This record gives sequence, structure tokens and C-alpha cells, in this order.
Amino acid sequence: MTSLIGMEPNTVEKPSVTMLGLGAMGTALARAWLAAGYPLTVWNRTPARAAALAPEGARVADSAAQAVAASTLVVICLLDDTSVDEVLAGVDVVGRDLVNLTTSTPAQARARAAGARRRGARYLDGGIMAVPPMIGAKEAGGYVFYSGSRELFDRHQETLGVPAGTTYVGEDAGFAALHDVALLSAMYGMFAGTAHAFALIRREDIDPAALAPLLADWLVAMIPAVHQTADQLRSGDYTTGVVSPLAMQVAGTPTFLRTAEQQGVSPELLGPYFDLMRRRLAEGGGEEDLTGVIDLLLR
Ligand code: FVH
Repeated sequence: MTSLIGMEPNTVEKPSVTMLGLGAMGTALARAWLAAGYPLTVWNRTPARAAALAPEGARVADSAAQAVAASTLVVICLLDDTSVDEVLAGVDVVGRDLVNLTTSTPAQARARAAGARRRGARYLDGGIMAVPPMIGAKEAGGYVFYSGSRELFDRHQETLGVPAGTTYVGEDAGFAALHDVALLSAMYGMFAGTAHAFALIRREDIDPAALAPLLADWLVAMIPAVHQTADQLRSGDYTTGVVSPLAMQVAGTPTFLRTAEQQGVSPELLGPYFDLMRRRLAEGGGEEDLTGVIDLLLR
């Protein structure tokens, strides 16, 4: 029997990664892999950004083609879909595992997956739910939606999980982008509401810093409503568990609009939502939650 005494500890070599695009996000991703000891090859259109990572251990490629040739796993984080087209044009991607974290529409992601397949590459799309300071800081809670080949995701999950958490949302390559845009759209709705709230108090002797915690606590208290909305959408019954029926809420809308007018605040953020609530009420949804508004949005 062979003795194990004196053998080297079993060190597992980390897979090499290529990173195309070193803007704020690409650089944060690259630094996370470097800090974790992954062999990393980088390329960026403006070479100085790539050169800046050399002292941290990155291998700097002279071209995108050279960078792609360096690793099987190629992570792309560029400004937009057009820049991805430009960077990958003419580059040999045969046998590469392309992971595109550039913000795209679902249609762009699906087209890119099909294009990658035609060119002999495998493809995974990603939607980043984090800002650069959250990358490499797991406790910050940032994560990336992934969709496309499950097999590819499983193969690279450990590596992809280094900069941020990973959430796989399906074989359809467009689903990561769709989840990304859905969450960010909800965020903009929230920002729109808070903008209106701050505008209401703007000309009064009320400290915005005093309103802020009240606003934040109220929004948090309202968050469970998303689960009830989901349950109602699944069941198709929008009246289950209703505590504030649409008819009552619509009756209150003139108060909101008059208050805005009295405070000299434009109703242009709230107005369109109230219009939809009134339309649903007119269709007979008075006993429902606000869930029926979703159906009115579907064209
Ligand atoms: N930063 C953020 O907060 C958000 C968080 C959520 C996800 N987004 C998306 O991530 C993609 C990259 O964002 P970024 O913050 O890194 O963006 P920039 O700092 O502006 O860097 C852009 C990089 O793209 C390169 N680039 C632009 N156009 C081209 C092109 N035609 N050909 C080649 N490269 C191009 C640019 O290169 P350079 O200007 O340094 O030469 C940067 O590397 C993005 O999809 C966000 O939506 C970030």
C-alpha cells in the first residue's frame, strides 16, 4: 500500500478566466477573481484599464481574440449589446464558454445565445443585481441572475460565485435579462413614489431626513403585498385576502391629486397609475386588490 506520508496536500487548480471589458463593473469582477487566486486574462478597449490590473496578477491580452484564446471560460461585461457585437466580431469563439453579463434585453440575450451556438460556443446570459462596491463582498447581498445552458451553469457555478451570489432562472437565455429588468422596473416604480412623496413636503418646514425613515419603514411594511399579488395571479382570483378593495382605493385618489395640486406638485408620476385603477374599477374590479391593473398593462 502506498504511504500518504510526505505527499503534497491535494491542491485543486482554479480554472482560468478571461474577462472582456474593464469598466467599473468589469474591473470589480476581475479584482474579485484575482483576489481569490484565479488565473485571469483581461482585455479592454482602452488598454490602460487592463494594464492597471497587471500588478494585481492579471495577464493582459493585446486583443480580444488573444484574451478569448486564453481561457475556456470567457466573461463579458461591456457597455451594451452593440459593444459586445463589436468586440466579438471576427473573434474565434469555438469551444468557448461565453458568459455575458452585459445588460441586454431578453431578445438580445436569446439572439446572442443562438449566435454563440452557430459559432461553436456555449452561452450563458447574466443580469447583475449589484453595483460595483457589492462585488467581491458577499455580505452586501449582491447576486447575478443566470439563464441559458444549465449544464454550463453547473460547470462554472463555483467560479461564477466568486464575485457575487448566483441565481439560475432557467434554460431560456432571455430569462436572466427578464428577471433583471423586472426587478429594476419595480425599483424605478419605488423611486417614482418616493420622488412624489419628497416633492409633497419639499416646500414645507419638514426635514427630508425626518421623512426618510418613515418612508423607508412604510415601504418595507408594504413589501409583503408582492406575495399576495403573486398568489392572486396564480389562482386567477384577485379578491382573495383583500383588505383594501380597489373601489375604496379609487375613492381616495382625488384626495391624493388635490393634495398634490395644493402642494404645487405635478401628478405626472401618480396620475397614470390612478388612471389604470379607475379603468379596472369601471370594468367591475371594485372588490379586487390592485392585481387587476397588471392585466390592463398586457397589450
Ligand atoms: N455599474 C453599475 O452600477 C451597473 C450595475 C448593474 C450592471 N451594470 C451593467 O454592467 C455593464 C458594464 O457596466 P460598467 O459599470 O462596467 O460600465 P462602464 O464603466 O461604462 O464600462 C463600459 C465598458 O464597456 C467598454 N466599451 C464600451 N463601448 C465599447 C465598444 N464599442 N467596444 C469595446 N468596448 C466598449 C468600455 O471600454 P473603455 O471605454 O474602457 O474603452 C468599458 O470597459 C453594463 O451593461 C451595465 O448596464 C452595471
